[in-house]
Amino acid sequence: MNNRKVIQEALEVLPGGVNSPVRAFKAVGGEPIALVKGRGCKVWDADGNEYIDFLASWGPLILGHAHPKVVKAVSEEVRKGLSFGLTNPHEVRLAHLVVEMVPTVEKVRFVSSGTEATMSAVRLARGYTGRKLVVKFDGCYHGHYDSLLVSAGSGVATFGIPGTPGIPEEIAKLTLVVPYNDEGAVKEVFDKYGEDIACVIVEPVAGNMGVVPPKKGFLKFLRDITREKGALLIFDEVITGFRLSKGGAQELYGVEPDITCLGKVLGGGMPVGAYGGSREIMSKVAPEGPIYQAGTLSGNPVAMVAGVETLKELRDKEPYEELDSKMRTLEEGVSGLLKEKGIPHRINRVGSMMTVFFTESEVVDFESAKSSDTELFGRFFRSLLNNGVLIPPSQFEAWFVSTAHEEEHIQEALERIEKALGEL
Ligand code: KE4
Repeated sequence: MNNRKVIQEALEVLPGGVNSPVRAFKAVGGEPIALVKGRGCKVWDADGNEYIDFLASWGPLILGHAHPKVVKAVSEEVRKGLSFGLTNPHEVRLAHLVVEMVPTVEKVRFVSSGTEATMSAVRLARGYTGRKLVVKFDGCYHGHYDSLLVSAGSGVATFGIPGTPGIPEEIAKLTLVVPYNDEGAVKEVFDKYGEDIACVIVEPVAGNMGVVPPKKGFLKFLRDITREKGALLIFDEVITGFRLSKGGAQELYGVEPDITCLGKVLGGGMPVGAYGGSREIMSKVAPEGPIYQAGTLSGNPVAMVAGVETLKELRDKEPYEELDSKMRTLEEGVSGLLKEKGIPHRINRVGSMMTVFFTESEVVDFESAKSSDTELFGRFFRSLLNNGVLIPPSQFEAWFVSTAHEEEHIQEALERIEKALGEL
């Protein structure tokens, strides 16, 4: 088996040869690779090439690949069976960890992906408020749920348009899309439609237009206006949850949402998503309340133990200063190398997530992110890949470090990046 053979066979039976579009490398060009092994901060492809990994499977692997405690727990659990379809003690253990680490979550429901988490959270907000409209931000991605796969319409406070074929405009029109960090636009939609808005859903630190932090006071502004107008505030912490601090972005910025969506780190690499909030709000979720949501593999015991070991490690070790300092070393190193080459760039970093944008303008929303030179990014990505450094194959994603990246790995990565830039 080698990369080319795996990809060729994949193209026979998988649309685009992948199970998620970004893996096809269309945004960066060149041949995609297949990964077959990971350990600590490194991964190996089907040709046997080794990479220092800053993709981290799009965020989950905050402890690095195949962490011994996670592997041990999963190996033991899987021998007892893989799934039962009735409640299992491990679901309760993980739920207690979530409730302990994210205090605004008094009750939580596990699902199998971040998409299921945000989809269910929006349904809950609509059911709880009896209202229909959803406000989201241009450039924020919340999974592939119809109501959230909606692009900004023309003009600022207008209804959304389908983000992809297959979404009826009647559905897209129930979503209002406004620019990230734009308080005026949010105020305008609430002035126009306030009584009909069920919720605002936001990535408290955006990761899907590349990393874009909230402007000072922006999250507090969202908290105040939603409370004033009777809409629920949903923080999509699928990336930031347990990543930016034990309690995620809401702890870091001190703003309390009504509903929190979680995923990625929560499952430690296994398929887990979750949504949660106050007892009062979550009491509306079936079977306690009338708002339906379900899932065959929700709370799957093997996935639950991976999450339990991951969150226990984060709760007990709180490695956030270490993660922050490692990412800062990488940020400063990469910026220094790009400056030496005279390549204009901006780096946005929050804790252990960052993005290198090839643009001279400050990146504060999707419009400014799109001013980046994505063709140059593609060449940068491929050159790094050829020199043993794996970053996300898209300009509009986040790089991640893990507790398995030691200082020597960061230095080694910077040496490989320097060599790659020499070939650019
Ligand atoms: P999943 O359904 O992919 O587990 O989660 C959807 C989701 C929800 N919310 C946020 C903030 C997310 O970032 C995501 C998924 N992230 C993308 C890339 N950032 C996953 C990669 C992919 O689609 O293959």
